[in-house]
Formats: sequence, C-alpha cells, structure tokens
Amino acid sequence: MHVSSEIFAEKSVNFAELPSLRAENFPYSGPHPWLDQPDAPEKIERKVQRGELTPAEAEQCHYWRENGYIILPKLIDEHTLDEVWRAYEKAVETGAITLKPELASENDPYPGRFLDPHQKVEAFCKILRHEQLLHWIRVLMEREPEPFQTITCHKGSQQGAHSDSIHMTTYPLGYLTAAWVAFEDIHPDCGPLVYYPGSHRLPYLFSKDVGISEDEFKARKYEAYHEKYEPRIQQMIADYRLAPHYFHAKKGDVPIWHANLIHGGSPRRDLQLSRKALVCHFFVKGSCLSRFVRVRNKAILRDVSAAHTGITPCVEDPGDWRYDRALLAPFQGPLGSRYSHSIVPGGL
Ligand SMILES: O=C(O)CCC(=O)C(=O)O
Ligand SMILES: [Fe+2]
Repeated sequence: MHVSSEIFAEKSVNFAELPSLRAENFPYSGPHPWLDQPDAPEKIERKVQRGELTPAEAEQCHYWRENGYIILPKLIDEHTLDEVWRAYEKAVETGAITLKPELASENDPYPGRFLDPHQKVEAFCKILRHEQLLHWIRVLMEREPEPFQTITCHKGSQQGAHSDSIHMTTYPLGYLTAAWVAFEDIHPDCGPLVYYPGSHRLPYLFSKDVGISEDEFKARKYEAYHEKYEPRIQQMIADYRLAPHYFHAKKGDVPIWHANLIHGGSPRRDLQLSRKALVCHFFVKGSCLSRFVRVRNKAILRDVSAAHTGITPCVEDPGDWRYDRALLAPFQGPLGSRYSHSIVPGGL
C-alpha cells in the first residue's frame, strides 16, 4: 500500500515562535483522519471498487468509523508472544529492567507497569513493527505509522478512563493510534481493558477545557488529571450514556483504538489474576506529536519546521532520551470543540 510521509497539516506552524506546545497556540488545522470525515462511507466503497481495500478491511473501516476501535483476533502468534515475554522476564531477572511494585493492596502479587520496554528488550520490536499490525494502521490512517511508545503490564492498570489525546496529542489532531496486545487469555476478573464504543466521536477534551494550567501541571503532574480531568470524562460517560465494553481477549488478540476513544483499566476484582499485555502507541509520519515527545522525535519537529518555515527545531541534542521539558505541556484549547462531527446525548 502506498502511503505518503509528507507533512500534511493544512496550516503550517512555526514551532520556534510558539510560547509553548499547547493547543491554544496552534492554528486549527485539518485534515481530519479520512475515517473521521463525513464522506468516509462512500470513500471506503470507492476503495473497495478500486481494489485498494478488501471487503474484510472495508468492514473494519466502517466499524472503526462507528465505534472508534477494531479488534484483530489472533493477530500475533503464540510463539512470538512467548519468546518476547521470556526476553522481558529475563531483562527483569538480570536487572536490566526494574519494575516498581505499584501495589493495589498488600496481597498484590504483581509488579507495576514499565514504560518503553522496547528500548531495553529488542524483542518487543517484533510486535511494534509487526507487518500486519502496521498494515492495519496504514489502512485506518492512510499514513505511514510511526511507533513511538510501549508499555508492559503484568496486571490490570485500573487507570481512570481517558482519551489518549490528553496525554499524547498530535498535530493535526487525530493521528494517534494504540494497539493493545494480550499476552495471555484475559480473565473477566483481572481488570480488563474497558472502552466506550463511539466515544471517539465526542469533542476532544484538553487540559485547558478542564482548567489545568501549565503551571498547575508542572506543580501537580498527574494529581491534576485525577482531580480535574477524570471526573469530566466520567461526566461525559454519564451525559452521553456511554456503555462500557470489556476486552475479554484471547492470547494474541489485538484491539486498535482511535486517538479519542475513551478507555481505561477496569477494577481488578481478583488481585491474584494477572493481565499480561503490551500497549503500543503510534502516530504517523508527517504529523507531529506533542507531550511526551522525546528527543528522538525532534527529527519530526525539525521536518515540520523546516518544511513550513525553514526554522531550526526548538530542542537540540539528538540521542538524549530525557523528556524534554519544553514539550511536556499538553495541547489544549479549541481543537476539540471544532472537531468535525460529534454525537448527540443518548444517541449511541
Ligand atoms: O492497559 C490499560 O489498562 C490501559 C492502557 C492505556 O490506557 C494506554 O496505554 O493508553
Ligand atoms: Fe490510554
């Protein structure tokens, strides 16, 4: 499949002139991802007629448009999963990776999550660059995926419901996808991933919308999100009567979700049950990613700046993997409310 890597925002941004990478400093810019646009159903059918999509892919595209996720049963084979997890456990044993306890209670037998294990255990790249997985993201985004983050877990995260766009925002908006890989059969009591079909069609909600200023984020970090953002998401779930779905996966099943799908980790009803999984986050070439942008992604910033303005990037020092403080602030502001389509309360 041919997909373009060119910078594609409709409006250029001079990164060097922005006071910070927050959405209120950005122009509103499309294009919205093709499956979020009003003519997507016709476009899907045209692609089938031209042989660019198989009927099965077209069905998944319609499903994505409607629900904000797709599920790919048994996408990753057992052998690969076992080999990758063994390599991960070995890195833990040898001390290459140290897992924090993140105990849910005293009798919680499992360690906490680990960010970016693929940087320590190369085997994870077999999944992060899995050809079929990348193919599906190309289908959904019409763009070349750019893997940038992984998270492993032995147990349910119990993470509050959220849209990934609050933590990882792309410019233009909507070009983030997440793939969640089940490394074992998922028991209903282990705290499965919970998601709200159709919630991706609601307006994006950013920090400013919920009253989190740059200073507050610097001072309070995630406390501010627990206190101000997560209750607003719960309110949206109630207002729009969104129904929770639980991902009772079989080993090797992979859901991919939309940048704005509301999801989280449901409560662990039985703490003795594990939930071995890997989350992979992608954006696409030609877009830029704010928040948790690491120095390696400066190349993208540089491309965007150079293409549009000829200005050098606002951060330096390639090869340094520290979080870049200048890029930590989330986008916020009017992008969400101007998003192309929304849903009616109770209309799902
Ligand atoms: O694994 C989970 O429970 C949630 C993970 C998640 O929300 C994410 O990585 O974006
Ligand atoms: Fe998430």
